[in-house]
Amino acid sequence: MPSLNVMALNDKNLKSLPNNVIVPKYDRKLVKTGIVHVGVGGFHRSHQAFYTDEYMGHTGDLRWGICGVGLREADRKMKDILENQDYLYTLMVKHSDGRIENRVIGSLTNFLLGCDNPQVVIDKMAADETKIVSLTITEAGYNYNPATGEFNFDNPDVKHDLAHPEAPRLVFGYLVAALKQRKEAGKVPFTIQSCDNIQHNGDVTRKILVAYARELDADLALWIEREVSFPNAMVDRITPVTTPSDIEYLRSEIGLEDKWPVTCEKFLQWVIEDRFSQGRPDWDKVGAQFVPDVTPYETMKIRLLNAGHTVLGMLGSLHGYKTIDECVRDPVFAEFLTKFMDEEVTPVLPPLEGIDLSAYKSTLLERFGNPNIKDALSRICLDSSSKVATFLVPTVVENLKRKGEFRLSALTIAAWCYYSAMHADQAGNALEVNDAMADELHELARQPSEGIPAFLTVSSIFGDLPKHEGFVADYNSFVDGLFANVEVKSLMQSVLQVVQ
Ligand code: CS2
Repeated sequence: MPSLNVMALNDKNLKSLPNNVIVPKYDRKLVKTGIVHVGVGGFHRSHQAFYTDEYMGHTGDLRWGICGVGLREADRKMKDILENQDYLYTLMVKHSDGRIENRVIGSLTNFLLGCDNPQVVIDKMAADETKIVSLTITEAGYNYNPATGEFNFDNPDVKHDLAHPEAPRLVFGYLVAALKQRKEAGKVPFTIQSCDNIQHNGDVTRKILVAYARELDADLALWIEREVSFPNAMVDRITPVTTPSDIEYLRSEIGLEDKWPVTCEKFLQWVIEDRFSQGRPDWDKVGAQFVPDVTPYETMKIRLLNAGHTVLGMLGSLHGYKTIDECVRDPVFAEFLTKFMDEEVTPVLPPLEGIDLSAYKSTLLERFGNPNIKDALSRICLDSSSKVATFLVPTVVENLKRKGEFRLSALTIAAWCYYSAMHADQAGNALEVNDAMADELHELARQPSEGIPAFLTVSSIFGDLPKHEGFVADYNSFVDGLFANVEVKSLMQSVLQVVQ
């Protein structure tokens, strides 16, 4: 068999790529940069950058190219790879029937690295042509206490940034410096658009940014509060971590050399509040929805999909599973997830007019079961201290208020305690731990679980949960069971028997 001619991904080669690779339908040389995006990971590249690529191809409106921004040294690899590929990358959409659709995305126009030169990034955000600064900085990146909503001023990087506003390390310093430039030049501000899984992500961003700015300049803080738009949004597309075999597949099966493609599911959703002070792409022309109030959509998504992931992530990890699809193929896990959604989450969701919740939940089971997605539990369990606080605890709190069911969540949190204490599954195999609070949680999780369990006293995560005797009693008995090596799956089965 003749060997496949392998082509490097770059502008020059775009026209000669194999026919089965979809390429941008617009002239990239004509694209202007209207968006600066901080946090160019897999999710941004499978979601906002995809929508924008589709939008530019569909409408020919080329004002909305995206300048990617990374702030830390850890982002250099992405910058170098994208730079080498003229900011092109392949999106590998993995259908559940095994089909893979390969599409080159052209909406990124540049990539700047803040740690190399903060002023260049600040100037780019402050530039007239920048209409939107969008963020995918992960839930943990917001540096706030999810239980109180307060910004964490104790973070050493925040202290650094307040002392050196011209050379910040964190995104808040960049945004405030750029907004200050705009204000001083008598210009209107850009819109700040959060794309993270946080309830009311725009409102949260406004609150913490204003609190931060107030420490530097009270007038500026007031101006930000009054003038800057922070639309809330719900974002959704499952985007697993790219593996070496994805890169190899493109090379050997397609003949395309891409050093960092992105894989994702077919499904995608973006529901956005239409509050953009300086215009925006009509992303609704390519499937996004603009609505006056995003609350019901975001609550539904975060508490069902993201929390569902956390439930499977914790319990599945202890059991020794590695991926989400492996979990949902196990009938006990599938039933546990379904009961969690039906008995704990659904009763405390706000009214969801016009949304078929049962259909949404069955779609979730299908999406989780996509055998080609192989979404690693290690990805799901990363940064759990932020995720549990944002995805799961609000549901428990509501149920405690209304005397609702909470035992499935309690077992999930008990599994997280075991995970944090042992950094291993129940068979003793090491588990990856990647969390800013890992050391603290490790210490607390190892303390005996009599009375008020130490693990639950982390108030930024659990708020008042330790005050609820019923919750604590169930939680303690699950923790005892797990540490006595009762298999997590049999604890799940016993919960399923009592929860009707
Ligand atoms: C996941 C999300 O990080 C997580 O724990 O639940 O990344 C999830 O895959 C996305 O929000 C899907 O839209």
